[in-house]
Amino acid sequence: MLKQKILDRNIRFGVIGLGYVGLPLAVEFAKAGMKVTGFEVDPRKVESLSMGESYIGDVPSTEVAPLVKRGLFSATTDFDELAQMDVVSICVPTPLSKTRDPDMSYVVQATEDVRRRLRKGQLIILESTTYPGTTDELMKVELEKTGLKCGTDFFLAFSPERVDPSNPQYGVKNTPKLVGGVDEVSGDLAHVFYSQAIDRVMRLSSAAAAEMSKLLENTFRSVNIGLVNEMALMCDRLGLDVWEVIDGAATKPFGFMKFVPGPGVGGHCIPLDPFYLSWKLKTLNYRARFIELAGEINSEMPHYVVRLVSEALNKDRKSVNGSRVLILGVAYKNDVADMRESPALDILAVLEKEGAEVAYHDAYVPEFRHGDKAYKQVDLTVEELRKADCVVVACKHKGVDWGFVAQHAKLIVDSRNAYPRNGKSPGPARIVKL
Ligand code: SAJ
Repeated sequence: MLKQKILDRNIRFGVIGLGYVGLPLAVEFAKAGMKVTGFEVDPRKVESLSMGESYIGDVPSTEVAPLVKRGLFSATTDFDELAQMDVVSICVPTPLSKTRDPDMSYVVQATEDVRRRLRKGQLIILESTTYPGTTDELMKVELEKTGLKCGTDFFLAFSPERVDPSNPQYGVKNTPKLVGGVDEVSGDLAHVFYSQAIDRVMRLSSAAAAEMSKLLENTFRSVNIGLVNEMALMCDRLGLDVWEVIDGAATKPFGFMKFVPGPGVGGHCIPLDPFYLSWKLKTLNYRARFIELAGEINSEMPHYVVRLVSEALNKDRKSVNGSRVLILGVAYKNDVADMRESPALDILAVLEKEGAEVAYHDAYVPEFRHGDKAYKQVDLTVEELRKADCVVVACKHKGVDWGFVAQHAKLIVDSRNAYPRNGKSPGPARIVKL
């Protein structure tokens, strides 16, 4: 029944959470001709989408507007409409709490929202990155409290999101999708469903296997970033250029994958997701040492950058205290506007704590709030560069004229390889590289 409706694309698809994961997913399935309803708690997002306006960089409004006009995509804050949906994907945040434990509150709330409208024949899919066992232990148990049986009355699966913000090459349609069902029938249905709009769908044997695959993907990144960050710390002590060392290793055409050191690890995934895995294993009396060590090294990097600033100012017989530092790029990585867990925020906080006067320039982030303080970017002018005792490159955003910066700055601490290695500066500025 549901399978045929999916094959006929005669289904109502609901997406809970219209953020950088949910909106691209919703739009892709609407483009495939399905009637998609986005469920959002934020009325402003619903209002903007209803007017055909997107607030996610990777989803142009020119894509959203025609789908809204054709009635293929709509957004609502009325969660009762979930009862009309045949398939529902949950794309809500899975952050860490203050004590760095999983904060499952969004998943619990979404599961409750679904439970209250659950009916026979619905397929529910969790996309949020989470610890292995969430779909089976948390969601299935909750949803079966309705008296409906998973695998016969309703269906339940996990399919990890793999959105790489601002990636020009890979989007929802052409990024292979993993699916794993809580039972065989659920897995079959999720596999058929995603295959309607995604080029390649791989079926795993269970929801937990799919949850674990996703965590391997992100732990792999966190550990390898931690490794090259430690290489940077070791090269510093050996008087070697870590960028040259990595470029050298990267000439190996097999058995090596290039990662680069940086000011730290930001974003909503890499700094957080691996700790969902280590938390789960702790409940099973196992210590995930790689995850913890990578986390330690990666969170050390902002402090290391501040140490480079302090040592470089010291060479000019200046102290951090009382110096003016201009940070270029406060987003969490190059060419995104997202600030979440941005290491630049840690750099800024430590510099201010040590008495520096800190300004920033980031065309992607014209202003932001951090704690109870509001920050507004300064223009990247000759005057601003000259006023700064030190410029810190925390993002190598496209569109910044690095020659211009080196022409007018006195001192640059480059944590993003914006300048050629061996510190040859294209201008009078002295350059210190990570
Ligand atoms: N970073 C480094 N060195 C590197 C790579 C990254 O310092 O060699 C830093 C970045 O500057 C950033 C952080 O690590 O602060 C995370 O970068 P990222 O590109 O891994 O992370 P996200 O969160 O933008 O997206 C990642 C996806 N990225 C890629 O695959 C390139 C992917 O791992 C997931 O699809 C996504 O997280 C997710 O949602 O899990």
